[in-house]
Amino acid sequence: SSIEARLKRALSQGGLVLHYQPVIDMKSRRLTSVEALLRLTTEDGKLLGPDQFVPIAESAGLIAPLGEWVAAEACRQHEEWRRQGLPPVTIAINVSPLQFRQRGFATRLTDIILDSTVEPGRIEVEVTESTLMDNLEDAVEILERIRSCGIRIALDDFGTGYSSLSRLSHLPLDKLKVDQSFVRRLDTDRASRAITGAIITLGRTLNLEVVGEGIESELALDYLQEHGCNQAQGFFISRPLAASIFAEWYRARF
Ligand code: G
Ligand code: G
Ligand code: MN
Ligand code: NA
Repeated sequence: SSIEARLKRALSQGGLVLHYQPVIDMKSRRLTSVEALLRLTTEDGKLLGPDQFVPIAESAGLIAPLGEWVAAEACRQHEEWRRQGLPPVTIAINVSPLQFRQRGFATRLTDIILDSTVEPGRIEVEVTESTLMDNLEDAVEILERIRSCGIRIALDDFGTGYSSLSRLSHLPLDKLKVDQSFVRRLDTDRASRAITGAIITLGRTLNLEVVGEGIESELALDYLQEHGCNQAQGFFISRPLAASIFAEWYRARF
C-alpha cells in the first residue's frame, strides 16, 4: 500500500514523530510522566495516527524496526530535553502485541535504553492486558527481563481484557492504567463508576500506581481522585503535544 511505502521511507529517511501527552500526579498536580504517541507524516503534511499504520507495519514485517525507532527516539528526546534544562522526564512507550512477541524484543529494547544516557527508570513500557494473557508464562519472563534493567512496566487499557486477580498479582508491574472507556462514561454510567472504583482498589491493593486516562471533564478527574487514583491523563489535562510544545507546557509548570 502507499502507507507501507511511506512507512518504509519514514524508517530510513525520516517522517515519524512522537507526540507527548502529560500525566500528572492527582494530589500535587505536577508532571509524573509523558506518554509517547507515534505519528506518521504524509506528503501533504498531515499526521496519521497509529491505528492507520501500525496494523500495516505488523503485516509488512516492519513492527520491530518501528518499535525500535520509538524507543530510540524517546531516549533521544529525553536527552534533548535535559540539554535544554528541563528536569528529567519519564517517558512511556507503547508496545503492540505482535512486537512484544517478536523474538529478541526484550534484548533489543533493553540494549537501546542501556546504550543511551537515559536512566532506565525514566523509561516505562506500556503493554495491554491481552498482549500478556495470550501466553502468560512467556510474557512474565519477557517483562522480568525488561524490568530487571530498571525499566518500568505499565499495564495499559486495563479492565477490558480478562485477567483474573491471581494472574494480575503474578505480573511484574509498576502501574495500572484504567481503560478510557470506563473513564469516559464516569459522568453518565453507574456501572462504569463501580468498575473504575473496583479497578483502583485492585491496583492499590497490589501496590501499583493507578492512572486514570481519557479524562475529559473535571467531574471525571474528581471522581478518580476521590476513589484513590494516583495519576491523571486526558484531554482535560492536556492533549498530546509536539516535543517543543510540551517543553513550553512543562516550563510553565515546574
Ligand atoms: O495516539 P493515539 O490515540 O492515536 O493512539 C492510538 C493507539 O495507538 C493507542 O492504542 C496507542 O496505545 C497506540 N500507539 C500510540 N503510539 C504507539 C507506538 O509508538 N507504538 C504502538 N505499537 N502503538 C502505539
Ligand atoms: O491505548 P492507549 O491508552 O495507549 O491510547 C492512547 C490514546 O488515547 C492516544 O491516541 C491519545 O490521543 C488518546 N487520548 C488521550 N487522552 C484522551 C482523552 O481525554 N480523550 C480521548 N478521546 N482520547 C484520549
Ligand atoms: Mn498507552
Ligand atoms: Na490506555
